[in-house]
Amino acid sequence: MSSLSEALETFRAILEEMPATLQALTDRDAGRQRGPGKWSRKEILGHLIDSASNNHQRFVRMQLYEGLDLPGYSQDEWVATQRYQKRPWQELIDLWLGYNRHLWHVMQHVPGDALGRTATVSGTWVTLEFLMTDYVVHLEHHVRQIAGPR
Ligand code: NI
Repeated sequence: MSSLSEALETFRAILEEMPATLQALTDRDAGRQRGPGKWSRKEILGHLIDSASNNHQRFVRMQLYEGLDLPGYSQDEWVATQRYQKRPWQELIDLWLGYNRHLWHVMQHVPGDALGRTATVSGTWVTLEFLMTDYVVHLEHHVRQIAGPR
């Protein structure tokens, strides 16, 4: 995936296809442990909600200000702290889908001259265009895990 336009096309396809994939899993399937030290599908979707919420902040803040110093998030601690494993699968689907439909909308409306805005995230300089493209690369990686063999 090399460009933002390709990333947006991938994002659109994920939003179209994922609801059926997610709905096909029962609550029990989604909560099943996938191996030692691995997240269940509920926890993977929870991690994607954390990715959406953290990146939402970045996508909006970077349009408003140049040169911000933005925090990262420690993914395992976020997943464990929020007890995603205890939430009903359907509620996680609804939250993930609603959040990502909004992020899709936000990404569609970023003006071209804001794409080069820079900030540090966990101390590393990045552009808004890189972060939005990388968001979809990361999303696609985990979507494959969720859709993969049970
Ligand atoms: Ni991840």
